[in-house]
Amino acid sequence: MGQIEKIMSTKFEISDDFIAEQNKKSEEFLAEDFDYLAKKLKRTGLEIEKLVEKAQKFQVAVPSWGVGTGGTRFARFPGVGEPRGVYEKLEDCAAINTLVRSTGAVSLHIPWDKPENVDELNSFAASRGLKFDAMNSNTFQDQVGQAHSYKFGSLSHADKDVRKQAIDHNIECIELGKKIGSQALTVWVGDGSNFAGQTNFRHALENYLESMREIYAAIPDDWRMFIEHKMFEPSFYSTVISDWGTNYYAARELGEKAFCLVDLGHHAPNVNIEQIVSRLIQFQKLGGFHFNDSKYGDDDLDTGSVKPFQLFLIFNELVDAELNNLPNFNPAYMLDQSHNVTDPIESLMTSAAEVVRAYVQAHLVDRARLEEAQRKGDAIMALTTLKEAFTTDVSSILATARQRNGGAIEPVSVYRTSGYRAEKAKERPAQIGISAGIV
Ligand code: RM4
Ligand code: MN
Ligand code: MN
Repeated sequence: MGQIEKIMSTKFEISDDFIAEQNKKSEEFLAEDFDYLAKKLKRTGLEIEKLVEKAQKFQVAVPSWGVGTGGTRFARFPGVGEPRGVYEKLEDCAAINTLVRSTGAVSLHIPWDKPENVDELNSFAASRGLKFDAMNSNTFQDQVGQAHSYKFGSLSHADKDVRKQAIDHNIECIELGKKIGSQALTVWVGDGSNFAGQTNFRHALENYLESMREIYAAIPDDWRMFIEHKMFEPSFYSTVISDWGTNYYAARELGEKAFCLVDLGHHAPNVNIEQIVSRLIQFQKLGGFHFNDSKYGDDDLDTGSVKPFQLFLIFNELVDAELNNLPNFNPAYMLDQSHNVTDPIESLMTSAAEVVRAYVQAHLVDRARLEEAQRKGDAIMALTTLKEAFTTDVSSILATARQRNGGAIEPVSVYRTSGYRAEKAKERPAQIGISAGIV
């Protein structure tokens, strides 16, 4: 047992027994709701147990940076008991998974989460039942002591030395990822411009691709490379990987291990994201998701909090692909949110549940009837078919799945009763200047 492991093992954790005890409070009502839903679904030929199984198997990764309180361009209002480093972040991720049992993997952001001792990090995560999901590189910020600045770009920078530094950083992320069992690298760059004429669009994309080819060459054969497009921010006039079309082009240019990642907040307003998802599935280049929700831009609000119907429609496409066994369809699911006014643990648990909800609801769609409506041009029946699935309350399926996996029927309420945050406030005295979330 390493030093950190020893210290952390004395820390407060939510135990399985505590959860089981708390579950007793809600078991009776859950059984009532579940039986009713089972009967209702049976009328349309759906077997509830199969849906519970689906929900039990569904996994969505959590971002290490999501367990800290985020901020805006104006301020950050830290919460109490915030994680102060990678181990405390993992501790919070473990608490989340203990309660919901559908978030068994954590995505690290480097250098924010760079460990001093990799073996210690591995054993710490393993002892808490956590695995590592995709590695995230960071060339959108300058790090202390770094030779070149990313102020005017990174992988697409006009200067080769800057590009080289950004390439090396991504390769370093892959090397670390190999040691911790990750199997993917997610690349998002803030590269772009704020003024007309500031960059040469074509050269910037050429430079980006040249850099990405070098990174791609370091991707192991059993890994995938995810490219995240984003239309705006921090560059507001143009970005290099601005949309799914450019992303698709880049992924195709790079090769079969490169895929497109869809972050729900990275599109032009009102864009039809479910259609983008369908296109990427059809072109066999859908790599995965960063789930969050948005009212205006990359708001990073909680998944399903603003447009739950959109989330459902995205899953409608995903489940259609799953049921049809479409080739190269194996999306990686991850949350990517920033929590400014909530307890991040509560937000992440709620969001994870919303993702599973959309997945289960999409399985309720009567696909034969939908197809018939589409054939006949019966738009009302097509929409009604989708709406029937979307308006069915599957909460009792989600709760039963959690309970059968050892988690909480009511995660937020059990979390609050456990006093976890107050315990962490004692264990983790506030530090000036920590940036546990996205600032
Ligand atoms: C970006 C993008 C990336 C995330 C950073 C923190 O907007 O969504 O996925 O790594 O934020
Ligand atoms: Mn993202
Ligand atoms: Mn984002």
